[in-house]
Amino acid sequence: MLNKSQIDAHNEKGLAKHKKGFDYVSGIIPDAEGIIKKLTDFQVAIPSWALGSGGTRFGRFSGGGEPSTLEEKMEDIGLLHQLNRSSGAVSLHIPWDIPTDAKAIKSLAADFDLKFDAMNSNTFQDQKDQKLSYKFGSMQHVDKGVRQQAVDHNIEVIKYGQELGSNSLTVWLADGSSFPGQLNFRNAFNNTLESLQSIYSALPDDWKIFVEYKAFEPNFYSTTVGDWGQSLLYANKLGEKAYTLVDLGHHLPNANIEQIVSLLLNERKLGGFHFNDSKYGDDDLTVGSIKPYQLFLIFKELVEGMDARGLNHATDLGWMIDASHNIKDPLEDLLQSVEAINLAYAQALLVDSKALNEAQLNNDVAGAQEILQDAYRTDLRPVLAEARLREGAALSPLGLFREQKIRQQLIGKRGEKTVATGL
Ligand SMILES: [Mn+2]
Repeated sequence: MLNKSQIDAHNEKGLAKHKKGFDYVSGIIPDAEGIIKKLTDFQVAIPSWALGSGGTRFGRFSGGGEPSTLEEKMEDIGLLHQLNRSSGAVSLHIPWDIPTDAKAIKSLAADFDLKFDAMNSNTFQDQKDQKLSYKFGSMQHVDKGVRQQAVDHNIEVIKYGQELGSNSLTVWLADGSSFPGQLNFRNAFNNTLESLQSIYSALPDDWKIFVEYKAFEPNFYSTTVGDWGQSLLYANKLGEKAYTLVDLGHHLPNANIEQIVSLLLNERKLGGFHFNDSKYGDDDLTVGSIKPYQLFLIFKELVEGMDARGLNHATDLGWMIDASHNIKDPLEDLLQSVEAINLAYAQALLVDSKALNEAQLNNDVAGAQEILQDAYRTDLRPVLAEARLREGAALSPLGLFREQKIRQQLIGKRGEKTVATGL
């Protein structure tokens, strides 16, 4: 962990330059203070599986100093939160990160000022000592015993979450088929619905369940929760505690994700969000690294849709990064991702929605584009830095991470050859 004087020294060094930038931008935008307030409240959850190096099916290149226990993962997230004061939540995956001593984990979270975001279940791989296999699906399975095993696992995940103070469950299913004729689409859908209903009936009153969809992979012919339409069908049939979860990487190429987001909010059925970026499919790259303009357009719809429904930006939806860090330092990658999310959010807050509405009513197409791009092209990075400065975080989180040689410190403490649990 960093101490306050290290952060202060870093900020002192960059203060003069920061002040120039902030004075300039706060002088040309209408409400810098309003954006700072919203940025301060907005927290992005870090998943417990993102602290180590990810991999592809071709290989995994461990970076060293990876956290090997849940406690060490919490330490890493605590460090991120210290650097940016924007990653104040953790999203746990069961069974990769079972909190065997919930009380101790809770108090550790309190030390780092972290909350527990959505719990994630796993019926996409077989665990040691597991009775039945998920090779041919879990909740869709033709065998009732397999379906029940998947339901029981999810109920167990809810119980872990209750002990920690979480209040939502994310269900992502790998269920589907890889070849035509392998399964009956309607039976697979109905089995999955019945399984989800069993979980839903075990859901505490103040909990939400998020049904995450994905277009393809690991199955390549059909996916049983394959798109937002299928997810919305499940969510509507389940009831008011059920919502669709959008993962940016889970669409077919060129899908208009901003429109999907807008309509789901209109239906009051958008519950959670997984951030990442991609060029082709579920590439799980750093948020904002490939298509930052699309990220801004999505945030513009999120802000407008949440405002139209009277939702609290910070607390009414679950915000999480879901990415895989294959060649970058996972902590550096996460710092970049949080920064990209906050920047897109701030840009969306800057959009002159009144002027845009007028342009739309007048079919002023060029005018509408100008309004959006004016917000997108205003450099709000000094506003983000100012929000961090006021919260006692670093002017440059990545800069301080490197100045303090934190990865080298972690390698010194944990060793070169550590491997975090996960895929
Ligand atoms: Mn996801």
